[in-house]
Amino acid sequence: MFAKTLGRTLGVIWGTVLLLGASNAFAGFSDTLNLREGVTAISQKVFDLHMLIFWICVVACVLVFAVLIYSIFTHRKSKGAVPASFHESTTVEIIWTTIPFLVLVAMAVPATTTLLALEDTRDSDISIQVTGYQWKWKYDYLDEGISFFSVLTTPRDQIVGDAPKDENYLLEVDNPIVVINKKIRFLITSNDVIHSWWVPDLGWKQDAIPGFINAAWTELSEPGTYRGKCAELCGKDHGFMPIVLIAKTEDDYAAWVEEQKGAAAAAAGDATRTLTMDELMAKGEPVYNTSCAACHQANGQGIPGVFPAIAGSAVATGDVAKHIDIGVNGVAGTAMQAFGEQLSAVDLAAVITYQRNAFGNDTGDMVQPADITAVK
Ligand code: HEC
Ligand SMILES: [Cu+2]
Repeated sequence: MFAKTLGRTLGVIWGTVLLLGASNAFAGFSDTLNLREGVTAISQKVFDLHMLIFWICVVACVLVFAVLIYSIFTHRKSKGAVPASFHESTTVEIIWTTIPFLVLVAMAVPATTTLLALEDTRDSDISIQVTGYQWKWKYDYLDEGISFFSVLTTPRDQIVGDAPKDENYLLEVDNPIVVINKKIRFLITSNDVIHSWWVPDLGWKQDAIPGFINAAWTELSEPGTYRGKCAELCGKDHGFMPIVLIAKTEDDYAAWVEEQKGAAAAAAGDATRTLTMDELMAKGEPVYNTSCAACHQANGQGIPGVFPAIAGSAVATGDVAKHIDIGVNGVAGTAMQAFGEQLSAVDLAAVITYQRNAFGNDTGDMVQPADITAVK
Protein backbone atom coordinates (compact mmCIF):
# COMPACT_ATOMS: atom_id res chain seq x y z
CA MET A 1 0.00 0.00 0.00
CA PHE A 2 2.71 2.43 1.08
CA ALA A 3 4.90 1.51 -1.87
CA LYS A 4 2.01 2.06 -4.26
CA THR A 5 1.45 5.60 -2.91
CA LEU A 6 5.18 6.29 -3.07
CA GLY A 7 5.27 5.04 -6.65
CA ARG A 8 2.36 7.26 -7.70
CA THR A 9 3.84 10.30 -5.91
CA LEU A 10 7.19 9.82 -7.60
CA GLY A 11 5.40 9.42 -10.92
CA VAL A 12 3.58 12.71 -10.42
CA ILE A 13 6.80 14.51 -9.42
CA TRP A 14 8.62 13.08 -12.44
CA GLY A 15 5.79 14.12 -14.75
CA THR A 16 5.77 17.65 -13.32
CA VAL A 17 9.50 17.99 -13.73
CA LEU A 18 9.21 16.93 -17.36
CA LEU A 19 6.32 19.30 -18.04
CA LEU A 20 8.13 22.21 -16.38
CA GLY A 21 11.26 21.40 -18.33
CA ALA A 22 9.39 21.28 -21.61
CA SER A 23 7.49 24.52 -21.06
CA ASN A 24 10.69 26.18 -19.92
CA ALA A 25 12.36 24.99 -23.08
CA PHE A 26 9.81 26.90 -25.09
CA ALA A 27 9.94 30.07 -23.03
CA GLY A 28 12.89 32.00 -21.57
CA PHE A 29 15.24 29.04 -21.66
CA SER A 30 16.02 29.56 -25.32
CA ASP A 31 17.65 32.99 -24.87
CA THR A 32 19.60 32.19 -21.72
CA LEU A 33 20.73 28.58 -21.71
CA ASN A 34 20.13 27.33 -25.20
CA LEU A 35 22.33 27.47 -28.29
CA ARG A 36 22.24 30.86 -30.02
CA GLU A 37 20.03 31.00 -33.10
CA GLY A 38 22.30 33.40 -34.92
CA VAL A 39 21.39 35.68 -37.79
CA THR A 40 21.98 33.69 -40.98
CA ALA A 41 20.04 30.94 -42.77
CA ILE A 42 22.85 28.48 -42.01
CA SER A 43 23.00 29.38 -38.30
CA GLN A 44 19.22 28.76 -38.20
CA LYS A 45 19.80 25.38 -39.83
CA VAL A 46 22.41 24.53 -37.20
CA PHE A 47 20.02 25.62 -34.46
CA ASP A 48 17.14 23.57 -35.91
CA LEU A 49 19.38 20.52 -36.10
CA HIS A 50 20.37 21.03 -32.49
CA MET A 51 16.72 21.28 -31.38
CA LEU A 52 15.73 18.20 -33.39
CA ILE A 53 18.46 16.08 -31.80
CA PHE A 54 17.61 17.56 -28.40
CA TRP A 55 13.96 16.50 -28.66
CA ILE A 56 14.87 13.03 -29.96
CA CYS A 57 17.07 12.64 -26.87
CA VAL A 58 14.28 13.90 -24.60
CA VAL A 59 11.75 11.42 -26.05
CA ALA A 60 14.24 8.52 -25.83
CA CYS A 61 14.98 9.47 -22.22
CA VAL A 62 11.32 9.68 -21.23
CA LEU A 63 10.46 6.34 -22.84
CA VAL A 64 13.41 4.48 -21.35
CA PHE A 65 12.95 5.91 -17.85
CA ALA A 66 9.18 5.34 -17.96
CA VAL A 67 9.65 1.62 -18.70
CA LEU A 68 12.46 1.41 -16.14
CA ILE A 69 10.53 3.08 -13.32
CA TYR A 70 7.32 1.20 -14.14
CA SER A 71 9.18 -2.11 -14.08
CA ILE A 72 10.94 -1.40 -10.81
CA PHE A 73 7.71 -0.57 -9.03
CA THR A 74 5.43 -3.15 -10.60
CA HIS A 75 7.72 -6.15 -10.49
CA ARG A 76 9.35 -5.64 -7.12
CA LYS A 77 10.10 -8.53 -4.79
CA SER A 78 7.82 -7.36 -1.95
CA LYS A 79 4.89 -7.63 -4.34
CA GLY A 80 5.83 -11.23 -4.95
CA ALA A 81 7.13 -10.73 -8.47
CA VAL A 82 8.61 -13.86 -9.98
CA PRO A 83 11.35 -13.40 -12.61
CA ALA A 84 10.51 -14.67 -16.08
CA SER A 85 12.47 -17.79 -16.85
CA PHE A 86 13.01 -17.39 -20.61
CA HIS A 87 16.52 -16.93 -21.95
CA GLU A 88 17.66 -15.35 -25.21
CA SER A 89 14.81 -13.88 -27.19
CA THR A 90 15.61 -13.25 -30.83
CA THR A 91 12.56 -11.02 -31.18
CA VAL A 92 13.66 -8.74 -28.34
CA GLU A 93 17.19 -8.57 -29.67
CA ILE A 94 16.00 -7.63 -33.14
CA ILE A 95 13.73 -4.94 -31.71
CA TRP A 96 16.38 -3.35 -29.52
CA THR A 97 18.88 -3.33 -32.37
CA THR A 98 16.54 -2.07 -35.05
CA ILE A 99 14.93 0.80 -33.17
CA PRO A 100 18.21 2.51 -32.09
CA PHE A 101 19.57 1.91 -35.59
CA LEU A 102 16.60 3.69 -37.15
CA VAL A 103 16.85 6.52 -34.61
CA LEU A 104 20.55 6.98 -35.44
CA VAL A 105 19.84 7.07 -39.16
CA ALA A 106 17.08 9.61 -38.55
CA MET A 107 19.67 11.76 -36.77
CA ALA A 108 22.47 11.21 -39.29
CA VAL A 109 20.50 12.42 -42.30
CA PRO A 110 19.79 16.01 -41.11
CA ALA A 111 23.23 16.19 -39.42
CA THR A 112 25.06 15.32 -42.64
CA THR A 113 22.92 17.65 -44.73
CA THR A 114 23.70 20.56 -42.40
CA LEU A 115 27.41 19.75 -42.29
CA LEU A 116 27.60 19.63 -46.08
CA ALA A 117 25.78 22.96 -46.35
CA LEU A 118 28.23 24.50 -43.83
CA GLU A 119 31.20 23.34 -45.93
CA ASP A 120 29.78 24.41 -49.29
CA THR A 121 31.82 27.48 -50.18
CA ARG A 122 31.08 27.26 -53.92
CA ASP A 123 29.67 30.20 -55.90
CA SER A 124 30.82 32.82 -53.44
CA ASP A 125 30.75 36.50 -54.44
CA ILE A 126 33.52 37.90 -52.25
CA SER A 127 36.63 36.17 -50.87
CA ILE A 128 38.35 37.43 -47.76
CA GLN A 129 41.51 35.90 -46.37
CA VAL A 130 41.58 35.93 -42.58
CA THR A 131 44.98 35.50 -40.92
CA GLY A 132 45.50 35.09 -37.19
CA TYR A 133 48.50 36.79 -35.58
CA GLN A 134 49.53 36.97 -31.93
CA TRP A 135 47.28 38.90 -31.09
CA LYS A 136 45.29 40.44 -33.88
CA TRP A 137 43.57 39.55 -37.13
CA LYS A 138 44.50 40.49 -40.68
CA TYR A 139 41.93 40.73 -43.45
CA ASP A 140 42.84 40.59 -47.14
CA TYR A 141 40.05 41.29 -49.61
CA LEU A 142 41.34 39.14 -52.45
CA ASP A 143 39.19 40.73 -55.17
CA GLU A 144 39.64 44.37 -54.11
CA GLY A 145 43.28 44.25 -53.04
CA ILE A 146 42.34 45.77 -49.68
CA SER A 147 44.37 44.59 -46.71
CA PHE A 148 44.46 45.68 -43.09
CA PHE A 149 45.01 44.58 -39.51
CA SER A 150 42.27 44.61 -36.90
CA VAL A 151 43.48 45.29 -33.37
CA LEU A 152 41.74 45.54 -29.99
CA THR A 153 40.91 49.12 -28.97
CA THR A 154 39.57 48.62 -25.45
CA PRO A 155 41.56 51.15 -23.38
CA ARG A 156 44.24 49.83 -21.07
CA ASP A 157 42.67 51.37 -17.95
CA GLN A 158 39.47 49.36 -18.46
CA ILE A 159 41.55 46.19 -18.69
CA VAL A 160 43.54 46.85 -15.52
CA GLY A 161 40.42 48.00 -13.67
CA ASP A 162 41.15 51.75 -13.35
CA ALA A 163 38.05 52.66 -15.40
CA PRO A 164 34.54 51.16 -15.61
CA LYS A 165 34.15 48.61 -18.39
CA ASP A 166 32.21 49.50 -21.57
CA GLU A 167 29.28 47.52 -22.90
CA ASN A 168 31.55 46.02 -25.58
CA TYR A 169 34.50 45.49 -23.27
CA LEU A 170 37.24 43.52 -25.13
CA LEU A 171 34.94 43.26 -28.16
CA GLU A 172 35.97 46.42 -30.03
CA VAL A 173 38.63 46.91 -32.71
CA ASP A 174 40.17 49.74 -34.75
CA ASN A 175 39.40 48.28 -38.21
CA PRO A 176 36.36 45.97 -38.35
CA ILE A 177 35.90 43.48 -41.17
CA VAL A 178 33.18 44.83 -43.48
CA VAL A 179 30.86 42.77 -45.70
CA ILE A 180 27.57 43.01 -47.62
CA ASN A 181 24.58 40.73 -48.06
CA LYS A 182 26.31 38.45 -50.56
CA LYS A 183 27.92 35.05 -50.17
CA ILE A 184 31.23 35.74 -48.48
CA ARG A 185 33.94 33.08 -48.54
CA PHE A 186 36.50 33.23 -45.73
CA LEU A 187 39.92 31.64 -46.25
CA ILE A 188 41.22 31.23 -42.73
CA THR A 189 44.85 30.69 -41.81
CA SER A 190 47.47 31.78 -39.29
CA ASN A 191 50.88 33.39 -39.28
CA ASP A 192 52.13 31.93 -36.00
CA VAL A 193 50.16 29.60 -33.71
CA ILE A 194 46.67 28.08 -33.96
CA HIS A 195 43.88 30.66 -33.57
CA SER A 196 40.17 30.25 -34.25
CA TRP A 197 37.89 32.75 -35.98
CA TRP A 198 34.54 32.77 -34.23
CA VAL A 199 31.53 35.06 -34.58
CA PRO A 200 28.74 33.20 -32.73
CA ASP A 201 25.92 34.81 -34.74
CA LEU A 202 27.24 33.18 -37.92
CA GLY A 203 26.71 29.72 -36.44
CA TRP A 204 30.23 28.30 -36.85
CA LYS A 205 33.84 28.75 -35.85
CA GLN A 206 36.88 27.79 -37.87
CA ASP A 207 40.44 27.08 -36.75
CA ALA A 208 43.21 29.27 -38.17
CA ILE A 209 46.20 26.94 -38.58
CA PRO A 210 49.66 27.95 -39.83
CA GLY A 211 50.36 26.36 -43.21
CA PHE A 212 46.72 25.41 -43.80
CA ILE A 213 43.82 27.28 -45.34
CA ASN A 214 40.37 26.46 -43.98
CA ALA A 215 37.38 27.72 -45.89
CA ALA A 216 34.05 28.86 -44.45
CA TRP A 217 31.26 31.10 -45.64
CA THR A 218 28.41 33.30 -44.56
CA GLU A 219 25.58 35.25 -46.09
CA LEU A 220 24.11 37.97 -43.91
CA SER A 221 20.73 39.33 -44.88
CA GLU A 222 20.58 42.40 -42.61
CA PRO A 223 23.05 45.24 -42.08
CA GLY A 224 24.39 45.10 -38.54
CA THR A 225 27.38 44.69 -36.25
CA TYR A 226 28.35 41.23 -35.07
CA ARG A 227 31.05 40.53 -32.52
CA GLY A 228 33.23 37.55 -31.77
CA LYS A 229 36.70 36.58 -30.63
CA CYS A 230 39.56 34.16 -31.05
CA ALA A 231 38.34 30.83 -29.73
CA GLU A 232 41.64 28.97 -29.47
CA LEU A 233 44.02 29.41 -26.57
CA CYS A 234 46.85 31.11 -28.48
CA GLY A 235 49.13 32.64 -25.88
CA LYS A 236 49.26 35.43 -23.34
CA ASP A 237 46.81 37.81 -25.04
CA HIS A 238 44.41 35.18 -26.35
CA GLY A 239 41.53 37.05 -24.75
CA PHE A 240 42.56 40.30 -26.46
CA MET A 241 41.98 39.54 -30.14
CA PRO A 242 38.30 40.21 -30.77
CA ILE A 243 36.48 40.23 -34.09
CA VAL A 244 34.04 42.93 -35.17
CA LEU A 245 32.12 42.17 -38.35
CA ILE A 246 29.98 44.88 -39.91
CA ALA A 247 27.45 44.09 -42.62
CA LYS A 248 26.73 47.20 -44.72
CA THR A 249 24.25 48.02 -47.45
CA GLU A 250 25.53 47.83 -51.02
CA ASP A 251 26.09 51.62 -51.28
CA ASP A 252 27.83 51.93 -47.92
CA TYR A 253 30.03 49.00 -48.81
CA ALA A 254 31.07 50.55 -52.13
CA ALA A 255 31.92 53.80 -50.30
CA TRP A 256 33.93 51.87 -47.72
CA VAL A 257 35.91 50.07 -50.45
CA GLU A 258 36.77 53.42 -52.08
CA GLU A 259 37.81 54.86 -48.73
CA GLN A 260 40.11 51.89 -48.05
CA LYS A 261 41.75 52.20 -51.44
CA GLY A 262 42.21 55.94 -50.89
CA ALA A 263 43.81 55.35 -47.49
CA ALA A 264 46.23 52.84 -49.03
CA ALA A 265 47.20 55.33 -51.74
CA ALA A 266 47.69 58.10 -49.15
CA ALA A 267 49.92 55.83 -47.07
CA ALA A 268 52.00 55.04 -50.16
CA GLY A 269 52.36 58.80 -50.81
CA ASP A 270 53.39 59.44 -47.21
CA ALA A 271 56.12 56.83 -47.50
CA THR A 272 58.18 59.18 -49.69
CA ARG A 273 57.86 62.21 -47.38
CA THR A 274 60.37 63.37 -44.79
CA LEU A 275 58.65 63.84 -41.44
CA THR A 276 59.58 66.09 -38.53
CA MET A 277 60.45 64.76 -35.10
CA ASP A 278 57.09 65.96 -33.74
CA GLU A 279 55.17 64.20 -36.51
CA LEU A 280 57.11 60.97 -35.99
CA MET A 281 56.62 61.02 -32.21
CA ALA A 282 52.90 61.84 -32.53
CA LYS A 283 52.35 58.98 -34.98
CA GLY A 284 54.66 56.61 -33.14
CA GLU A 285 52.97 56.61 -29.75
CA PRO A 286 49.60 55.13 -30.86
CA VAL A 287 51.39 52.58 -33.08
CA TYR A 288 53.51 51.57 -30.09
CA ASN A 289 50.43 51.20 -27.91
CA THR A 290 48.49 49.02 -30.35
CA SER A 291 51.35 46.98 -31.85
CA CYS A 292 54.17 46.77 -29.31
CA ALA A 293 52.82 47.48 -25.82
CA ALA A 294 51.20 44.04 -25.45
CA CYS A 295 54.70 42.66 -24.97
CA HIS A 296 57.07 45.56 -24.31
CA GLN A 297 54.43 47.21 -22.03
CA ALA A 298 53.03 50.73 -22.18
CA ASN A 299 55.81 52.05 -19.94
CA GLY A 300 58.53 50.44 -22.06
CA GLN A 301 59.68 48.25 -19.19
CA GLY A 302 58.84 44.92 -20.86
CA ILE A 303 58.35 41.82 -18.74
CA PRO A 304 61.70 40.72 -17.30
CA GLY A 305 62.82 37.38 -18.67
CA VAL A 306 60.10 37.30 -21.35
CA PHE A 307 59.90 40.58 -23.26
CA PRO A 308 62.93 42.89 -23.12
CA ALA A 309 62.54 46.46 -21.94
CA ILE A 310 62.71 49.19 -24.57
CA ALA A 311 63.67 51.73 -21.92
CA GLY A 312 67.46 51.70 -21.84
CA SER A 313 67.61 48.82 -24.35
CA ALA A 314 71.01 48.43 -26.03
CA VAL A 315 69.21 48.17 -29.37
CA ALA A 316 66.88 51.13 -28.90
CA THR A 317 69.74 53.37 -27.76
CA GLY A 318 72.41 51.86 -29.99
CA ASP A 319 72.85 51.25 -33.71
CA VAL A 320 69.83 52.53 -35.68
CA ALA A 321 70.28 49.98 -38.48
CA LYS A 322 70.03 47.11 -36.00
CA HIS A 323 66.87 48.62 -34.50
CA ILE A 324 65.29 49.00 -37.95
CA ASP A 325 66.28 45.42 -38.81
CA ILE A 326 64.55 44.03 -35.69
CA GLY A 327 61.46 46.14 -36.33
CA VAL A 328 61.16 45.12 -40.00
CA ASN A 329 62.38 41.50 -39.89
CA GLY A 330 61.73 40.51 -36.28
CA VAL A 331 63.91 38.04 -34.41
CA ALA A 332 63.49 34.55 -35.87
CA GLY A 333 62.31 31.93 -33.43
CA THR A 334 61.04 34.44 -30.85
CA ALA A 335 57.76 36.24 -30.27
CA MET A 336 59.33 39.33 -31.86
CA GLN A 337 57.47 39.30 -35.17
CA ALA A 338 58.53 40.79 -38.50
CA PHE A 339 56.53 44.03 -38.51
CA GLY A 340 57.70 44.86 -42.05
CA GLU A 341 54.62 43.20 -43.51
CA GLN A 342 52.23 44.35 -40.79
CA LEU A 343 52.92 48.06 -40.51
CA SER A 344 53.33 50.71 -43.20
CA ALA A 345 56.75 52.31 -43.72
CA VAL A 346 55.43 55.48 -42.07
CA ASP A 347 54.12 53.62 -39.01
CA LEU A 348 57.36 51.67 -38.63
CA ALA A 349 59.53 54.75 -38.99
CA ALA A 350 57.34 56.52 -36.43
CA VAL A 351 57.31 53.70 -33.90
CA ILE A 352 61.07 53.15 -34.10
CA THR A 353 61.67 56.88 -33.70
CA TYR A 354 59.28 56.77 -30.75
CA GLN A 355 61.15 53.87 -29.12
CA ARG A 356 64.45 55.73 -29.53
CA ASN A 357 63.14 58.87 -27.86
CA ALA A 358 60.53 57.78 -25.33
CA PHE A 359 60.98 56.09 -21.93
CA GLY A 360 64.13 58.14 -21.30
CA ASN A 361 65.88 56.87 -24.46
CA ASP A 362 66.64 60.43 -25.54
CA THR A 363 68.83 59.53 -28.51
CA GLY A 364 67.46 62.36 -30.68
CA ASP A 365 67.56 59.92 -33.65
CA MET A 366 64.93 60.14 -36.38
CA VAL A 367 63.98 57.27 -38.69
CA GLN A 368 62.27 58.23 -41.96
CA PRO A 369 59.85 56.10 -44.03
CA ALA A 370 62.51 55.96 -46.77
CA ASP A 371 64.93 54.27 -44.30
CA ILE A 372 62.32 51.55 -43.81
CA THR A 373 61.54 51.12 -47.52
CA ALA A 374 65.27 50.73 -48.16
CA VAL A 375 65.35 47.68 -45.86
CA LYS A 376 62.00 46.08 -46.76
C1 HEC B 1 54.37 39.37 -29.20
C2 HEC B 1 55.30 40.06 -28.40
C3 HEC B 1 56.05 41.25 -29.01
C4 HEC B 1 55.51 42.32 -29.66
C5 HEC B 1 54.04 42.63 -29.92
C6 HEC B 1 56.63 43.17 -29.98
N1 HEC B 1 57.79 42.61 -29.56
FE1 HEC B 1 59.63 43.41 -29.79
N2 HEC B 1 60.45 41.81 -28.84
C7 HEC B 1 59.75 40.71 -28.40
C8 HEC B 1 60.69 39.73 -27.90
C9 HEC B 1 60.35 38.37 -27.31
C10 HEC B 1 61.97 40.29 -28.07
C11 HEC B 1 63.30 39.64 -27.74
C12 HEC B 1 63.80 38.92 -28.96
C13 HEC B 1 65.13 38.25 -28.71
O1 HEC B 1 65.12 37.24 -28.03
O2 HEC B 1 66.12 38.79 -29.20
C14 HEC B 1 61.77 41.60 -28.64
C15 HEC B 1 62.80 42.47 -28.92
C16 HEC B 1 62.63 43.72 -29.45
C17 HEC B 1 63.69 44.69 -29.63
C18 HEC B 1 65.11 44.51 -29.18
C19 HEC B 1 65.19 44.89 -27.74
C20 HEC B 1 66.51 44.51 -27.10
O3 HEC B 1 66.99 45.31 -26.28
O4 HEC B 1 67.01 43.43 -27.42
C21 HEC B 1 63.15 45.78 -30.23
C22 HEC B 1 63.86 47.05 -30.61
C23 HEC B 1 61.74 45.50 -30.43
N3 HEC B 1 61.47 44.25 -29.94
C24 HEC B 1 60.88 46.36 -31.05
C25 HEC B 1 59.52 46.12 -31.18
C26 HEC B 1 58.60 47.00 -31.85
C27 HEC B 1 58.97 48.27 -32.58
C28 HEC B 1 57.37 46.45 -31.70
C29 HEC B 1 56.04 46.99 -32.22
C30 HEC B 1 55.96 47.46 -33.58
C31 HEC B 1 57.51 45.21 -30.98
N4 HEC B 1 58.84 45.04 -30.66
C32 HEC B 1 56.48 44.37 -30.65
C33 HEC B 1 58.38 40.54 -28.40
C34 HEC B 1 57.48 41.43 -28.96
CU1 LIG C 1 44.15 33.68 -31.09
